[in-house]
Amino acid sequence: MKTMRALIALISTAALAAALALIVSSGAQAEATVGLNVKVYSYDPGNTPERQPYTLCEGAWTHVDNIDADFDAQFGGIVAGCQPEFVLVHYTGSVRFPSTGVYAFQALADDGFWLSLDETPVITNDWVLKGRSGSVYSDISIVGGHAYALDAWYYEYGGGANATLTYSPDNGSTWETVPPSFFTSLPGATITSISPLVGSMAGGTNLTITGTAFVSGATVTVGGGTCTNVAFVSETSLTCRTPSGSLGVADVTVRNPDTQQATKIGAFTYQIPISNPTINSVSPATGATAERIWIDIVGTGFVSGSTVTVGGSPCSPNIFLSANALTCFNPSGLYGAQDIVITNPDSGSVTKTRGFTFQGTDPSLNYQTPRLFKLSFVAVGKLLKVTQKPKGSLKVTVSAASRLVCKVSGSYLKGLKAGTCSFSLKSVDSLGRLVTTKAGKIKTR
Ligand SMILES: [Ca+2]
Repeated sequence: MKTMRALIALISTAALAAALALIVSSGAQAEATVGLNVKVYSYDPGNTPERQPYTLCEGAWTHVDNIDADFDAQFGGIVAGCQPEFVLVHYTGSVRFPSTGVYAFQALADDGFWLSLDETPVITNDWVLKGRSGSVYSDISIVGGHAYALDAWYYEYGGGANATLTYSPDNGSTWETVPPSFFTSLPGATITSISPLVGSMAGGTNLTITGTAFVSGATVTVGGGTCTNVAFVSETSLTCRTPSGSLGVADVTVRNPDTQQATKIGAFTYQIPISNPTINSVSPATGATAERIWIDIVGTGFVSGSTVTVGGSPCSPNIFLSANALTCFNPSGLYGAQDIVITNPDSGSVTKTRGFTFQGTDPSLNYQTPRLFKLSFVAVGKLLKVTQKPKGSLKVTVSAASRLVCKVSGSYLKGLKAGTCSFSLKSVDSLGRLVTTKAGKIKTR
C-alpha cells in the first residue's frame, strides 16, 4: 500500500519538480529564482529543537520548489536529504500571492511547523510533536503581488515525516497547496520607512523611501498614482515626487524591474495644507557658487519645522524666527538662478521661482550667470567688433532694412556700402534662455 502511494506521488508533477530541484541544486547551476532556499540541520534528539541552526547536514537540500513533501514516501524516508529523524528544515525566500484579500493559512505537518511573512508570525502554535495536522490561521490580510519575506521552519522528531503549506484565498472556504510559482528564492524588495510621512493632496512632496533589495529601474506608486522623478540612490534608498492624491492614508509600493514588489500599507498620508506660506523677499538674493552663506527669507505663513530648499538642495540649518522670517544656510555648488521652496510641516508650500542666483561658472556647461553678461562694441577698422563678457553664446542679427548695408561675419558687423546699419544682439545662456538683448545702429562708409 505504501509503495503504491509512493509510486503515485512520484509521477505527480510536484514530486517531479522537487526531484528536479534536487538535481539543480547539487550542481554549479545559475542561481535558481523559483522556489525557496533551504538549510537542513540535524539536532540532538533529547529535546524539541529551537528555531535556530544546529549541525548543518552536508549534502542536504539547499533549494525546494515549494513546501510540499512526504519524506517517508518520496525520498526513501530521508528527511530533506539529511537523515530519517531529528531533522530541522529552515525555508527562506519570498512568496507572492496574485490577489489581494483576506487569507487563511494551514500547514499540514508531522511534526512541528512555524511561519512568518514579512517578519509577522502567521503559523505560531504548531511547533509541537503531532501527526500530520495543523491549526487554521485565518483573517490574514494579503496584498496581491507583494513579495513577502518568508521565514518557515519544520522539524521531524520521529515516525511520520511530512510538511505541506496550504493557503485559502477566501479566508477558509477553499484550500490549495502554495504552488512553486508563488515562491522566489531571491529576496524581494522591502520598505522599512518613508520620509516625510505626510504631504499635500496636490502632490509634489519629495519622498525618500528606505528599504532593502531595491533595483535600478524600480517604479514607485503612492495611493496607486505614479510617483514621478524616481531616482535610484542605492539598493536601500529611492527618492521620488508624490503624485496628487486623495485625502487620507495611501499605500506606497516599490516595484522592481523583475516585477517583485513591496507595499507599505498606509505609509503616506495626504492632507489638506492649512498653512499657505508666501515669500516676499530673499536677502541676499545672489551669492557665489562656491560659498555657503546665510540667507534671510521674509514672507508670511512660516511655521516652525519647515524645510527650505534652494535649487532642490537643502538650505540647512534653517532657523525659524517668526511667521514672517526665517534664515537658512544656503547650499553651494549650484549655478545660475534657482527656485526657493519652503514646505511647512502640514505640507503647505511656496515656491519663489529663480529666487536665488548663484554667480559662478559651471565648468561642464560653460554656464554664465545671466546678470554678469555685458555686451560692448568696438570699431576695428571698418568692422564693428561685438564682445561679450564673460564669453557666452552670442547671436548678432541685422535688421531686414539693413541687410544691404551690413552683414554679420562671426562676431563682427561688416559694412557692405555706405548707410546706417541697425542690429541687435542676443545673449543666450547654456540652457538656451535669452538673458540679454541690446540694439544699436552704426553708420558705415
Ligand atoms: Ca514525526
